[in-house]
Amino acid sequence: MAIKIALITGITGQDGSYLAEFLLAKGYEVHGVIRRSSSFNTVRIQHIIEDIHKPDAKLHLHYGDMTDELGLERLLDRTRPDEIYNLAAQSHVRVSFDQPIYTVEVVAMGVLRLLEAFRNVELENTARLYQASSSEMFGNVLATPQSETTPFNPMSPYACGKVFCHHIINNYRKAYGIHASNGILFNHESPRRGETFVTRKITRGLARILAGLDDKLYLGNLDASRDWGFAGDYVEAMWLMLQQDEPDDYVIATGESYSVKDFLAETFLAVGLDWQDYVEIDPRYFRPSEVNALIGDASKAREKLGWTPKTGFKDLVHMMLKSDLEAYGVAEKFAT
Ligand code: NDP
Ligand code: GDR
Repeated sequence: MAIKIALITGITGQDGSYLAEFLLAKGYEVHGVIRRSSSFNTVRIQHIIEDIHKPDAKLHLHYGDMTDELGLERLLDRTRPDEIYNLAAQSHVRVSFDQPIYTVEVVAMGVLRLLEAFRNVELENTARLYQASSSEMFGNVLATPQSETTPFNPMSPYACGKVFCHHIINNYRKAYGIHASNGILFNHESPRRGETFVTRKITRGLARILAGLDDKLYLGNLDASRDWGFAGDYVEAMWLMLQQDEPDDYVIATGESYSVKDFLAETFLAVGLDWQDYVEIDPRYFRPSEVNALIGDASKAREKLGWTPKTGFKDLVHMMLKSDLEAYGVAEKFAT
């Protein structure tokens, strides 16, 4: 049987790293798009990077950028992938208010560039595309829980960009018959989560306090609530979407929602501390317009893909905290 070829944009990010591991374990040849940077940006995939001089190397990295259409086209032409996973994004919602034009350029126009490159090298009959859509598109929600039919009400430049992506994927599916699917993923976290997203900021912040490096943890809106799952579980859903005969849109979520305060309480409880003694509010972390509460209904994914999340909230918190405690040399502080 021919070896399947996958191309991942955003392979150096949280999801890209888990997806690359997942596809390599399934026997895929994996091509990843990385950005040139002045220092190493491959820390999350370092453990799977192979010597490219080995004839049987299965992971190949290529320089590329979502702002560089010709580069994307050349990459698609050279690699001729069976499956393309578009995970690249300026993915930080708060930062998208500081850099709205850049964010939309990468997030929204990036997808359109990829779709046009896809058509230009005539992959319509051979390749399938996964687009990383987001629960942020629901914004200040008009219905609860949110499913594939809930209207979008985006509250940030990032979310507006993702709404464009969602619609243009649907448009190219209808107009050109491209097998392109939108995974509307709710927040998913892991020990590899970027350090400035709130969950990782909390687990890492507590580890730094216990290691004597910081006294306080400064956060923004503690009343926001999110449907938090484990990234390792969610990459399987991405793959399952591309194994279906027909492309479609799917919500991927746990169906449970917790506030930032709940996340703080669970994290600090695990080391026998009260978060209220350590956390202070810094208004710089507030957003000009906030998404207050999200909770997903993933019943379509359960029925059609056979996908369910495996990791619960408490296990996720403990997994992330243990990893950060180990990194800061204070693993013995974990109390439960
Ligand atoms: P990360 O921020 O961890 O990773 C983003 C990736 O995109 C990195 O590899 C980054 O490269 C790359 N990237 C950024 N800008 C560009 C660019 N201009 N050209 C090429 N690559 C670029 O995000 P996640 O892994 O958490 O998320 C993956 C995708 O899923 C994103 O599209 C995100 O918006 C979306 N999403 C995420 C959710 C979550 O909860 N994690 C939920 C719903 C959707 P570098 O490492 O060099 O910065
Ligand atoms: P989100 O994740 O915006 O949901 O986007 P983030 O962890 O940044 O914020 C979640 C909630 O926590 C509140 N919050 C803080 N957030 C950050 N980053 N830093 C703080 O100090 C802080 N204090 C409180 C926020 O206001 C917010 O309500 C993530 C990203 O991965 C997106 O790319 C993805 O599309 C969505 O999840 C689904």
